[in-house]
Amino acid sequence: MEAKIKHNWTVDEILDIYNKPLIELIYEAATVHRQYHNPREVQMSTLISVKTGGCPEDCAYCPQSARYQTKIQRNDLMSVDEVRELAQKAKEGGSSRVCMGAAWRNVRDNEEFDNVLEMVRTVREMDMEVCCTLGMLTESQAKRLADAGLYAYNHNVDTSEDYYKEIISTRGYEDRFKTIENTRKAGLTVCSGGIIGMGESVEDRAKMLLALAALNPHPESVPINALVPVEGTPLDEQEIVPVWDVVRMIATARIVLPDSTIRLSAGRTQMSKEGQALCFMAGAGSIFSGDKLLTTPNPSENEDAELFALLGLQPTKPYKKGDKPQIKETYKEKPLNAEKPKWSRPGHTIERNKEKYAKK
Ligand code: SAM
Ligand code: DTB
Ligand code: SF4
Repeated sequence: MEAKIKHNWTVDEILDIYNKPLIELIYEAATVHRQYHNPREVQMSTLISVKTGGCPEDCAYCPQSARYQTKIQRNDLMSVDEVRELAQKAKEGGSSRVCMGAAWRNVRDNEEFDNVLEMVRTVREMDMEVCCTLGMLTESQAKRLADAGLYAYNHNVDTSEDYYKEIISTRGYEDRFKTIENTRKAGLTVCSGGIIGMGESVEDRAKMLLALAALNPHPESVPINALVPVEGTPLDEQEIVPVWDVVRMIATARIVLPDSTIRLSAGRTQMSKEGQALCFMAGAGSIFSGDKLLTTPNPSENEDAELFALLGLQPTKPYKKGDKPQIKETYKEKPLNAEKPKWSRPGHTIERNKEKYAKK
């Protein structure tokens, strides 16, 4: 029977899937995967951190927050030439998508954004899919990105609404959805998922999938990140999440969101080849490629090439699932009366962080 696209899952239904005997769960997910996707293809996407560190937000997992003392190298915005060079290397290594990340709370209509738009155009002209993850975004900013040739926008909901409050106090859960809505209005594809291993419950994981499944259409791409605990962040003492949980989460996402590409994202250096193979079996159809994510390590291109050969996988070609966006010169026009977004700032105290930093 064909798996249905459904937007009204209940938490209990999702928990029932997540808690199935593992072998059954993987088999069911693999079956759904074959109904909507080619199981031999895995998309490779390369991350480029175009602006690194110094972020004003307090996301407890993130080494780029200016509030925590981490050992990352901060960097101002890269030049378009640097991006072109890195994108060329990514293309030669088999990547069909480049995702440019900036450690910003939200996009501003300034010169830096103009430069990012040029980066988007440059990579699009290299015939790769272009994704950006720049924080919160207004509709007019999303439209300019689309006109410059952007294909996808990444904006993660990260966890359940309840647990979000334990992780971030500087922005609200609802603003994540507002940005996703703005992305959709501009005709961009949506990449949205989250992180496991932050101390959340299985119910939080199910609620996160429920929130993603309520979006209509479902996000085209759903990254499942395993927390990479980074020294200096509030979550630096978290245990590495068991690979079995990653497999369960990917399989459950696969069944709940049958036509989305599930992305096995951060945390692969913490996993064996066998563990990753189970994730592909359970329906992961995409990875981040290249020896660095944004600031933390990732398996090398050689290791991934070996893994692909071993498992009989091949990289997906660009624009397999959608049309190549047309570049419209209007992206150069700054909006005259741009909407002034009212992003929220809850500002509550996160007890875990208070206790942790009080000890020092
Ligand atoms: N500043 C933008 C934002 O937060 O929307 C974009 C960049 S942000 C680093 C992109 C995503 O990376 C986050 O939403 C989070 O899901 C993921 N991420 C960040 N640090 C991580 C970590 N230590 N382990 C796993 N995933 C992480
Ligand atoms: C996503 O969900 N994971 C990627 C991408 N989208 C931007 C980022 C992972 C970052 C891991 C921590 C780091 O390297 O800084
Ligand atoms: Fe900033 Fe994004 Fe990191 Fe949060 S996840 S601190 S918004 S870079």
